[in-house]
Amino acid sequence: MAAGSVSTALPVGVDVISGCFDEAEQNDLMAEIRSLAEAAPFFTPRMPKTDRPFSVAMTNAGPLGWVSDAAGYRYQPTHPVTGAPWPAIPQPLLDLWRDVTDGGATPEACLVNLYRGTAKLGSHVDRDEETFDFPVVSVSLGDTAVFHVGGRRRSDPKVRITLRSGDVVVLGGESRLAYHGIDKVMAGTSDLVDFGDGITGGRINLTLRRVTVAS
Ligand code: MD3
Ligand code: FE
Repeated sequence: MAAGSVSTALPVGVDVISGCFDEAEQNDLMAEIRSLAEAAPFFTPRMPKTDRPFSVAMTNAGPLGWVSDAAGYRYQPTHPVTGAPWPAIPQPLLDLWRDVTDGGATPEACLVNLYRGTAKLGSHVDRDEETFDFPVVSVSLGDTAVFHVGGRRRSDPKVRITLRSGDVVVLGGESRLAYHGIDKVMAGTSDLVDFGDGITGGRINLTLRRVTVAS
């Protein structure tokens, strides 16, 4: 590579599947998420210690869901507000996980992130799981977003990737513990996201995760 040039190659362990879900499949997933959100309403996570609210709203499906509040980040089997168990992970997402992983274990958590308005997600590492032997599988729906992924240190160089509705990213191996985040969401690029509450547009990201050591 020429001196002074900047790599645009994806870090090892990051696989982007552009257009993995077609328009009809995206509509089906959106319908699944609408019913999921009726059983498990979106909540506003808060930062540990500072108690500051996230700009991203969240809910979960699966035996375990990721939550955050003043007490810390953790996975738990019930919704932090309603106390109900999380709904089941939608079948198309279980099928996706089977198709893109080596098999052997099923995902235990499907975190649903909802970006509306100017919501973004600062650079962080996903390390609340008990095992890092499985990838995180991400599905983007709705408005286009600019995503970044770097390395294991916050100061490592970052690659920026545009994620569009229907794109899937598989983050495993070397990149499972990489810093990453969402810099911005381009409002008005999709009208897929609609919960019938008068606010149209926005972005949803679904992440499928193995949390416990496979038994
Ligand atoms: C890279 N979500 O929920 S998904 C998250 O689009 C999260 O909502 C973002 O980061 C979103 O934790 C990005 C892509 C992603 C997910 C997990 C990763 C990238 C990752 C784990 C390791 C490295
Ligand atoms: Fe993350």
